[in-house]
Amino acid sequence: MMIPEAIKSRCNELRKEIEQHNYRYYVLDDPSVTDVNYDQLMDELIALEAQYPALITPESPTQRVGAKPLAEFPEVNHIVPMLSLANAFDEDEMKAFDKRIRDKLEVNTIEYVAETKLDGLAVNLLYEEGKLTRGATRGDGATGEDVTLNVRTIKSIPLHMTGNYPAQMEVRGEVFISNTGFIALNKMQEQSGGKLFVNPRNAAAGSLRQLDPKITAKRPLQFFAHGIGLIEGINPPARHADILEQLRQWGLPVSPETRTVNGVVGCFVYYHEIGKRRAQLPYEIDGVVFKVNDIQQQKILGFVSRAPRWAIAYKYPPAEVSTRVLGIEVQVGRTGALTPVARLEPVFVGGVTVTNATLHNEEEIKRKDIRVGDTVIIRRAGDVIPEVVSIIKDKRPRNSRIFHMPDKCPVCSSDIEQIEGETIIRCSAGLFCPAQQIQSIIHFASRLAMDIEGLGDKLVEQLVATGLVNNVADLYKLTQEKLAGLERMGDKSAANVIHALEKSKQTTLKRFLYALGIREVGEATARNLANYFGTLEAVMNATVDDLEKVPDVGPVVAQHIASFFLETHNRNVVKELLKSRVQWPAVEKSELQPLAGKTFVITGKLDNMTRDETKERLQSLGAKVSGSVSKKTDYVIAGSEPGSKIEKAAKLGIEILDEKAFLDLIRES
Ligand code: 9MJ
Repeated sequence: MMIPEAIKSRCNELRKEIEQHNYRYYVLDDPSVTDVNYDQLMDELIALEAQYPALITPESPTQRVGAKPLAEFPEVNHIVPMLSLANAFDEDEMKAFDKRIRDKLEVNTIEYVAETKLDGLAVNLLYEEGKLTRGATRGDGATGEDVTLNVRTIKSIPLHMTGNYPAQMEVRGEVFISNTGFIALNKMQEQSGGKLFVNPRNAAAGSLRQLDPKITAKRPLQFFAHGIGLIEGINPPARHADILEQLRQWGLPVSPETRTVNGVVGCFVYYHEIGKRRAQLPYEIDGVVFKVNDIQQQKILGFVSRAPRWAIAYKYPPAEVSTRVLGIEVQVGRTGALTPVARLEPVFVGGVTVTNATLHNEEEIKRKDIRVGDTVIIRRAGDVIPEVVSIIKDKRPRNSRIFHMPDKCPVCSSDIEQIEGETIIRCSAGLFCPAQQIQSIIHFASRLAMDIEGLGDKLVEQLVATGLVNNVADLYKLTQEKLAGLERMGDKSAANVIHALEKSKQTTLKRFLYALGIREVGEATARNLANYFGTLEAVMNATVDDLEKVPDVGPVVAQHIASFFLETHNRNVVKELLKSRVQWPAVEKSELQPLAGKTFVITGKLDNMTRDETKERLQSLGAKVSGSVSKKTDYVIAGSEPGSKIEKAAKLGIEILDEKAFLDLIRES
């Protein structure tokens, strides 16, 4: 169908106008039209696009929501890894941070950019030719989850940058929910019978990780940009403050609390100024962030592991309140670790009601002299389990009781063991201990493992208590009849659980490995194992030496993995799971570390990554990184001002990659 020019240009006009209003409303907080006017413009655009569907582009403001729900979030590799921040908790730590920098740079004073530290979720937005093409969570810094469809529903995130934008760039920032947005959301949840969120951070995380973008679109998510990753096709400004200003010019929201300050004294002034206003800010912050303003200086300072040496988060003290210890119980975890937990008189702190606090171990209880009946100060920082900071001795009752760890497992009465040099004590019964059985099954069913929906903690406890399930393989032998015979279990719920179990059988190797609950094998290690070995048989038959070749696997973890698969019980459980048709697609070639067996040498400076990041990235793809060029070298990556290595490489006929060729190679990999 021929589309009249006048219609095309009206469409463009409407889009520009609507995006401009979005910007004024969501970014500048300064609307220039009424809601009615805005709705009229939107309605007109929707009508035109309905009449001429060929006019629809992904960047049209009508297309923020639209896609169908996903089955799961695909993984994405960030082009430039995302950083984390080191923390400072007092003035001395801040002074030490500033001194390290001044010493290294041999200057008297440093100019910092001061930012508030939002307590939300770090995300990475990829813009290509100005268009928002991908949004991802931070994940482990190298790999995150692809939440593009959800990010697109956040109105303050432009679908298209304005002005003179670069060919390609990654924008880093924080997705969060304001305090008023949080209250409104919980009200909405209450009315619709949905689950209430404990705090704005959880609400933001839950909303961004919705598989159905239509739900995300209804959540009051906001975004502030605070940095960049990859940037191509334009020379970025030489100072961080100017990068933030440039991001504003491109239409991205940046916190209005950002300032430039001088020296550590300037940092302290900002910290106290924001501290005073913290309760009045419209969103929760857990600290402030200081970044060296001069990008050249940032490059000289570099990184330690994944945290830059040129930035720090200066945290505010977490919320503290007093309450009473009603009792001390001992919990047995998945790996048998015994942890004392204080049962507390319920108290409201940091936005949630707290009823227990971890006491870590007996030594800690002795050190703090915590007794049953004591009045204690507890602290809740972020999402972590609350802790007892100290006791108020004056309030100790006469009948207070000293606590001792039991010398038998409180659940199965088996002997306790303690590894030399470790404070942790464990139940020695392994999976014969019902507590460990229950925890290992809960872990197996959890979202990042087999993701068996509806198989909650209570049901697992019931299944183990009734003897229907002894190990994870028994789960797949459950039938609807057996389940429906349980107390408080209807036919419909039983059918749902059976359906969820069936569904969970289609999994991935990395989820399966993670689900087994091998000690010290978290999600990242499970992924590395899957990608390195490719098949379950290969992992099961690997020697400790083989296992140590996997990125991130040290001798201790390698030993845990090898021991796990040597145990007959574990081998049988795996066999039975496979017999129940738990299965996964072959690990894809692209995931199988594509650079395994290749050796790289890095020389000179890269614009987009530091040497440490480059090395880490290569290793994550399976490559080895060596310090010197030899016949064994496969590639030399040459940045600006390369050393003599490049001549040696040329002499040996080794392939030399410039930065662009290198980035292309890792992207293809
Ligand atoms: C937050 N959370 O507000 C950074 N952040 O910079 C700010 N986080 C950050 N900066 C480098 N303002 C890594 C993380």
